[in-house]
Amino acid sequence: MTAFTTKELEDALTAKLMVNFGKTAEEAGDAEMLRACALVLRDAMALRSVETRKETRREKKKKVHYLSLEFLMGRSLQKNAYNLGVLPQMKEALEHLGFQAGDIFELEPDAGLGNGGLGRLAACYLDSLSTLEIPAAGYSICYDLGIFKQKIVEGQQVELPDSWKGIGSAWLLPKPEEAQQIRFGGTLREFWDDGHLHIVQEGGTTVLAIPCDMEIAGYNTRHTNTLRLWDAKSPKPVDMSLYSKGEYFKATEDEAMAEVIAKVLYPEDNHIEGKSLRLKQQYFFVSATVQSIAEKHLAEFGTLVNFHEKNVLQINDTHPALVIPELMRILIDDAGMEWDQAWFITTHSVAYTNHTVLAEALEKWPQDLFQQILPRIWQITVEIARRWQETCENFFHDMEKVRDTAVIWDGVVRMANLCIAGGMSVNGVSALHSEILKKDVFKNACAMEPQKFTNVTNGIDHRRWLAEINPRLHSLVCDLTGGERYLMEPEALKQLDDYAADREVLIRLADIKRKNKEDFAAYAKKQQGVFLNPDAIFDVQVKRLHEYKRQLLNVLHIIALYQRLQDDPAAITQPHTFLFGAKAAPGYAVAKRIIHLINSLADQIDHDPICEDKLQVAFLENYRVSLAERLMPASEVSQQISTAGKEASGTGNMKFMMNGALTVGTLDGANVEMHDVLGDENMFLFGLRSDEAAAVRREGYVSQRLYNRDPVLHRVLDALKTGFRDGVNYEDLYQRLLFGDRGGPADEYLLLADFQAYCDAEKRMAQTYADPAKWNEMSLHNIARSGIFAADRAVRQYADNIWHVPHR
Ligand code: 26W
Repeated sequence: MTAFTTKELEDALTAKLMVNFGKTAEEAGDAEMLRACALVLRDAMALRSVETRKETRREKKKKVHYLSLEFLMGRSLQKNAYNLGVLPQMKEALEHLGFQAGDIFELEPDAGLGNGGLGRLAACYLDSLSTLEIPAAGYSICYDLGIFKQKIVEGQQVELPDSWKGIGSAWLLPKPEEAQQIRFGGTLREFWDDGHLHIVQEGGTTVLAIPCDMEIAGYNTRHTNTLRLWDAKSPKPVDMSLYSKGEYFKATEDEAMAEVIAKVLYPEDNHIEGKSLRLKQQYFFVSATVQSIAEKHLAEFGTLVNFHEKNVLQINDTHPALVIPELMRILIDDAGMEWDQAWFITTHSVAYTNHTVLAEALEKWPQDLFQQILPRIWQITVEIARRWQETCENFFHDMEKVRDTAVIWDGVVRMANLCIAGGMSVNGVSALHSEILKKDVFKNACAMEPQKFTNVTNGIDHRRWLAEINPRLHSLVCDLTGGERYLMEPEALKQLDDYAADREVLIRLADIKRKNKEDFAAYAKKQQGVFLNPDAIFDVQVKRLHEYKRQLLNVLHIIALYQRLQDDPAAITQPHTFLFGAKAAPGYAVAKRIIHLINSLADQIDHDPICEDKLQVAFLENYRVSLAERLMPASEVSQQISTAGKEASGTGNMKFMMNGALTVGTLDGANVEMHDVLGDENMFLFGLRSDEAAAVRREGYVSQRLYNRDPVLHRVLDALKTGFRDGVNYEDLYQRLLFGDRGGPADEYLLLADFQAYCDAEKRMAQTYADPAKWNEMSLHNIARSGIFAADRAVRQYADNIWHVPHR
């Protein structure tokens, strides 16, 4: 199975350096060597990918197409070497050639083509799709700039552009001969020809979509899939007549217009901004994708009539929802089908995953914008909406429900309803979330077609998030569960439960955590100059900054602890370090204020001698995949404290659990299923349940009452008003919690309602930590029972229940 011996790798790397840079290994620097490594592995994967496609064609297999505006891939070198089974050889070859493997890996930029959970999920699923030998491809945009780099300057977030492509592009294989043309704007001309109405789009602009392929090797297989990233280019060459007249900017105008489409990833997470560029991005990548799939299908089968039997398009949230009208367009305008046949094929090809219930994240496009940018797609969408509404009217005979399920209403196109109408399946991403979709968010649509609605609980790539990033724990697992078996059968982790009373195993586990903490502390010192005390509890909350995720609740508790310490310097016996990592969307002012607050508090505590060796807060700059990879193995407490009912699933929670951290959390998202397997005794649950949270809101929640009733809470909130030693005050956040602002409700996410329960949970946690035997036993149970959260399990469920494709 090994792709290379050490010697073969050395030769291949030397040859690559020579051909690409005209340098020998002695002359080359780290960056050139990194590129050479990527190119050598890319060649090997490209070969396997060709074989995989050949076999798929030969056996006429059904293919899965995973469309997502985000793939948060992170780094690839170590991962690809690992999956190709050449990681030890690669390290050896590098050392032989005079390089430090660790330095080379560390030099690789993250491919940050995503915001958070939804994008990372897509990346984890690509790994499982290949490993499970499912013929599949991912599709997205080849953004020039991924998610911004975060710097903290005077406590505040500053965004810097992330140009990852310098070295990162070594993984990409451009295929200009497979370019597609994408049409925007213009007008429609209709005419009859041999008994058919033809519609052509005239005028407007055309943008070229150029595929740049990134190969995705599976583990323990030669099966290799492709992530196809579309780059945007103008089809028109630079206008030389303008150029020679000295009008340089005008001459390159078309080019600039086209290229802006693939320029930058939208950094909003769970909040939409109805910007025309975003709609163009969506149609650009959807149209290129559907055209290329249809083209290949036609070449293979000579017809599109059986398209749905050989293809399934899984769409990651509503962002690629335009596949529905776009596939209709191709079937009707290009293949000449009648509406009903086209609709049958479309509604048997597309499946939709929902990832959020937040109202502000549900995509809605103004009709005018839609119509102007996509005239033909608009026409088709109107017809889909008309027919769907007729079906709804006949089913409900109730105007309120017809309004609720409509695709177009009040001049607005609602993408979720389009996906429900045009998809064969709608799934949520945890048991609780899928129930909320059925009973609440999509209840009317669900009454009409209950068979469409289902659940697939999220999963993570356990080979990356355990084996690769936590080698010490990996060896322990191997020793106790029969070697590397768990890599292909994550459920084998369960065997660890048998060692819960084994003192030696528990000590080894504690030792691993300790070493990982020391490693992380050394890294933090080097990168950010912060000193982390490895004797302290590492209590971690890392995720996008959003009010519903309640980083602010975490902060309120820390302030309470700090104030207790003021009164009684002996109040804390166990040193406690709180770690935060979070990017805020650049336009999300409140989220940015919370980042500032965390840094103000960190600074205050840092300068107060009372806190020394007792209490610490650190904000980790620029949280991203590669930082998570270092942090997860070193974490002891995982903060998963969203307002119940709001976090669709969470996947960070799973990464922590798999690395032996204990969860302090609410019964939200996949925490519920973690609790199902762990029980009360192996996690620290607290707070309102999702139905209770809904009831509290219904019955008229008044946060001020809690403030007036609870002296601890009162004092904590007053500290926000005063601020800390840096002189910044947080009266705005105080106002928001107690009175609301800009017409919004006070304390929308019920922080005050859960405050006391949260403090109690943290107290239980700290008490348990004081009993290492108990703690390590719980930690072991967490690892043992994390197998169900492997992406392999999730992808098999998609394959069996939604895609109907075979797998390993
Ligand atoms: C249009 C702006 C926008 C961008 C991204 C709206 C919504 C999104 C995503 C749906 C937000 C997201 O990443 N959701 C997360 O998806 C994860 C994977 O399913 C879940 O684990 C998280 O709970 C959910 O917040």
